[in-house]
Amino acid sequence: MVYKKVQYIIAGLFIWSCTLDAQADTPLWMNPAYNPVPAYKETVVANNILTQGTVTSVTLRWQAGGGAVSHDVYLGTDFTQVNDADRSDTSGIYQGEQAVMEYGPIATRPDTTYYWRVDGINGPDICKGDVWSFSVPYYFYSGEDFESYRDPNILKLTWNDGTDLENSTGSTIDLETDNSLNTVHEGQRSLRFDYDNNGSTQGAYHSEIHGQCIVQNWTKNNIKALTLYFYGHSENSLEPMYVALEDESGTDYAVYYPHLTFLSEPWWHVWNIDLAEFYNAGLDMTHISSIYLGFGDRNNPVPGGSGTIYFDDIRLHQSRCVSEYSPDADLNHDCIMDNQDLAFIIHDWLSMSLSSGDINNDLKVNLEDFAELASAWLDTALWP
Ligand SMILES: [Ca+2]
Ligand SMILES: [Ca+2]
Ligand SMILES: [Ca+2]
Repeated sequence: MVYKKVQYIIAGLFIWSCTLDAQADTPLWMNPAYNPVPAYKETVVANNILTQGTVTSVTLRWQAGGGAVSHDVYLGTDFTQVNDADRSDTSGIYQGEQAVMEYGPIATRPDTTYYWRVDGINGPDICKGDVWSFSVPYYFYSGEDFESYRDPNILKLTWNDGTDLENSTGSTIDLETDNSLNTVHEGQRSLRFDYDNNGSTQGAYHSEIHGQCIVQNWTKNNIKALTLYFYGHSENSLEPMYVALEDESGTDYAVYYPHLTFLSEPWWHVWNIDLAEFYNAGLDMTHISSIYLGFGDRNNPVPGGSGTIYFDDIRLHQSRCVSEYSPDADLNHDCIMDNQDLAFIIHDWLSMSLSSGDINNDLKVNLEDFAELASAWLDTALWP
């Protein structure tokens, strides 16, 4: 059988290249599959705990190029292997011939980039596709990224504030879509939260908003931490900021943010909360029904001030490397104690000043630091 390389130049913009059987009756041309879902290099967020159901898998979809009747799918976590594999593959990368233009759902792992390739098939002809990729981040649930709300009225169907009859606190929320001051963390939207604890709104001395959770089991998939991002304002009154959870039986608990002065800083801060704090307070983490964000002393409200905070990207994470919690011996903050950390000690050996190789903070880099690293050698330290 004679094959030849055929290249098509369409509108001078695209070069499509396929290996075709020159002897076949039809077709003499085929175009590669296109329009992948997930999109090329997309970060797949599994689901949203407040507005969507649970999804922890991904279905691959595409559109057929001209001339393709069916498709071969290749999938793996290594670009070269996926690019090089063919129908003779027995390593598990070749997923077989698909009659429809989708494959899946496939179970995904967190913190992983997947590569996939779709070849057009028509009889003996194969039109090799590009290698696409998508990534699954180290969080399972986008608890809330505020991207699904078209306007503030829809936002208030999920999050209720002090303008709601059932919420008698000093909160007012809005959807922030103007990112000229960087008040959107990721995407196109964040939550603007105005708090007023001086009693002028409904006589309230605290301000909170309430969201109902659809995903209630916060122990699934080894979830360990809740993370959110906030952005302050220089004129904010420094009222205590909290996240509270409530379980189905009505038990609730609030965790307060430890660095109050950050509320007056007009840039994004991350707040990592170990879910053990709620578990230890007696909450049933398998039946979480509500999440609250608030300002003031939730249980003993006292008159206070007002301010504006933006929130974005509330997420549920598994254990992962969080550099601010990594051990002293982890000098490069990648959560493993190895040669890279040793290199800091060697570089600064016997230096007497402030230097990065000084693990025990005694302003000397010597055997004591080396011993500390050696005792933790090859330990990994994910948080929490
Ligand atoms: Ca957002
Ligand atoms: Ca390290
Ligand atoms: Ca030292």
